[in-house]
Amino acid sequence: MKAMEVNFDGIVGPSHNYGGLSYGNVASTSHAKSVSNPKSAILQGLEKMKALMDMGVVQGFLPPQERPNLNLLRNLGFSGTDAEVLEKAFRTDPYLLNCLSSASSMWTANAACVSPSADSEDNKVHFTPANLVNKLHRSIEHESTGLALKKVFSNEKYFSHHASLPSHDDLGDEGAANHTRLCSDYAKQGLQVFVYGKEGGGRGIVPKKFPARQTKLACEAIVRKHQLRTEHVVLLQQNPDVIDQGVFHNDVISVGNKDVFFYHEHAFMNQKQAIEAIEQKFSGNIKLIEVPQNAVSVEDAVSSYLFNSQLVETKEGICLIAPTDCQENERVKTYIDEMISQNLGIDKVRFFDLKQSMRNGGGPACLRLRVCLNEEELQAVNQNCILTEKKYIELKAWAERNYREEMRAEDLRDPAVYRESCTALDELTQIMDLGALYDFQK
Ligand code: SUG
Repeated sequence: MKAMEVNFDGIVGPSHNYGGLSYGNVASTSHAKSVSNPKSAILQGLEKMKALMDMGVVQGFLPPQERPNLNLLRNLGFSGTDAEVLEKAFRTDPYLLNCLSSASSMWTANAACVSPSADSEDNKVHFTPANLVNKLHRSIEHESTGLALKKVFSNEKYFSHHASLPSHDDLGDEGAANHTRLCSDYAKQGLQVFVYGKEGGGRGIVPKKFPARQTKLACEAIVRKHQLRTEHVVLLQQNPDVIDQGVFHNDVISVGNKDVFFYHEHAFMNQKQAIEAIEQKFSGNIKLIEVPQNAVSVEDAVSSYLFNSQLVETKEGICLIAPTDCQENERVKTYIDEMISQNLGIDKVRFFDLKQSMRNGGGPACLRLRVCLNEEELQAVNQNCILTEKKYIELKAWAERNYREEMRAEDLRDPAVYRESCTALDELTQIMDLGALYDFQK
């Protein structure tokens, strides 16, 4: 049966703002406290989704989470009416209110790790929501993520949902952002490449400055839970020096799809052996595109997000879905043009303005969770979460109606922001046919 890669983009939540919450993610910290535009953020995301749909890629979408998270604020001891809880949290510690208000669930590459049925012993599609323990604002996502995934992929005949790994730094798991699947045909056994930043348990080599968010212990646990065949799995360590230069997830320094692997010269520890391991275990001919430091430096890779592009299969070949920031960086743009003209495996490039998300360190690849599905499995997905021309028009009108054009950190204390958000999310659950998903709906 035919299979394909479906991209499930995260719908940007109404509270999208710049909290400066992600130490080690230079875009996030350098834009701290600047004014965001939630409406423009969601529209930029929708434009990318629509363009991919028009290119023939099956495009899905996942709902945002309820923010500010009033239940968690109450759990932290703030009491009273909703307005009082928000005000007390803001006056006590704006950082806490910021963490509990972040729209970070939009970066669905971090929502979960997903394995297709072709790779699992039990022939099911496996999902494990990422615990995201490294950052407070992200560590509160996994429960709601699990609920949403179960609503979108509800058929137990095809889909197997696992609990997140225990929330401890030794088992730090950032989901699909540190994972790539290579294959010759989506329907056949693929090679799963897991990348970790440190081993866990205080062992091995670690970065000196910024945190390594993903551990080897976590990768190994996912391999077991998803019943992957170890002969088709490669575990690699990310180069700790690039983590210290702002490569906080592996998808900031490499991306792969089908038989194409696109990565920076300094992406991995012991890079030569790392790439040999991939070549040896991949069945078929792999197209390796290694980008040299003298063409695109790690600094340029981090600022342009070249490797945070998506690689998608279209009728006209493999297309690189890159942020416009790559077009604006002369060295990166020159490299892309040359690379495409050399026919190395990537046939085309399309640029998208995702600046609202980029300012928080979220490029095209961060915004999507890849789920490889065969035709039968795709039919079993909640069809209201798959983009069509009609859904796109509906979502756009919904966003235009409900989203603000400006958001500052201090706006998050305003109960009107929370109320507007609940109205928007309530309407969205109807558009997506998700039933009661949020706490305020229960
Ligand atoms: O976890 N930024 C996210 C960006 C996630 C990018 N995802 C991938 N590379 N797959 C993060 O650091 C910033 C939020 C703020 O500062 O307001 C933030 O969470």
